[in-house]
Amino acid sequence: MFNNQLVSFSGIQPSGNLTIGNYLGALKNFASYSEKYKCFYCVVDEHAITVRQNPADLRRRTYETLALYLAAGLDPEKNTLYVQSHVHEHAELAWILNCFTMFGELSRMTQFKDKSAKHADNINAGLFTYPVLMAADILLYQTDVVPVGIDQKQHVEICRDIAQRLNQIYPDLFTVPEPVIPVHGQKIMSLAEPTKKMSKSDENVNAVVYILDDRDTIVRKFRRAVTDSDTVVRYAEGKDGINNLINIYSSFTGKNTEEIEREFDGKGYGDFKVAVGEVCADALKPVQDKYYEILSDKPALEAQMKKGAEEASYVARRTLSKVQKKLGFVQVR
Ligand code: AQP
Repeated sequence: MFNNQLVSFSGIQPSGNLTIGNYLGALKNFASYSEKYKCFYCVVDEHAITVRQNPADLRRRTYETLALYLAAGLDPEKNTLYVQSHVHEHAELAWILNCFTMFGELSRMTQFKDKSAKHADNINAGLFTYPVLMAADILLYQTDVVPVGIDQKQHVEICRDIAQRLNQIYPDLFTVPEPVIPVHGQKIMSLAEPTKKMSKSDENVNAVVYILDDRDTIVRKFRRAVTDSDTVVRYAEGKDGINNLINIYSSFTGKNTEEIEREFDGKGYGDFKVAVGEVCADALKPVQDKYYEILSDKPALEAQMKKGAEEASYVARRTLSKVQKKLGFVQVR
């Protein structure tokens, strides 16, 4: 709660070009919260450096991610939009929470296991304590709901455990947040390996549809999507590729599986793949148009970053100061 209003918080890492997984699992849903909630949406650049980043790319993608937030319909008058590293309280609270988080529980995080396997030459402490920084992001704003894709559910759960642990020692310190996972689009899979999540850092660009891909590229990528030897469009166990395409079509059109199966009754995979590509391209076109317009005005984006950081800092400072006081840190003014 903030000023008697429920709070929504979420973030996206500027660790690559954003995908339709990021869009359908998270970004597309953010705007719907602003009527009912006080919303904080952050570009989490500090999370991104848990994997090596090229500084110029990180800088550019930070602007681009913020521009995509705006292009996806987030009104900066109704939502606090900012960059994580501009609000130093995130890192400060993370340190405190580190001291209340157990090695064993962090060792169980699947993202840590996946990313350590993928980056075996750089299994750094930040990668291990990533969920603690994410807990700090969320708890700083006394967040009630966290809209995320299902891959982040485990991280919201550890955040709840940390909040409850601290609340037991220091009553009423934090609001305990709930993850909100979309029914459709909660886990968009790779087009090349449909048992694997679609990820912005995937090296195979044909496995991933980026929000900013042009129409021809989108249709081509869907046309080449890995499916199976069947020809009937139907959702069934083991048909990971086609299930993923049905899920994507459903997320963009709002149609359920039965409606989709009926719509493509008697048509083959080829027609269906093109149709998925076209609804995806149609849905992304207005976002892309707005994005290029927003990105062309860098000073306006920087002014937005500054305004967002000021708004976020005001709330973050209050929570951090409350935590420091309860823990016994001396506060002099
Ligand atoms: N494939 C996906 N399907 C549905 N939701 C997804 N999200 C990510 N991929 C999918 C959701 O997007 C939000 C932002 O994710 P993130 O940038 O914080 O990190 P991530 O989950 O690690 O995303 P990526 O694309 O896989 O990034 P990299 O490749 O850098 O690790 C989250 O809400 C996430 O659930």
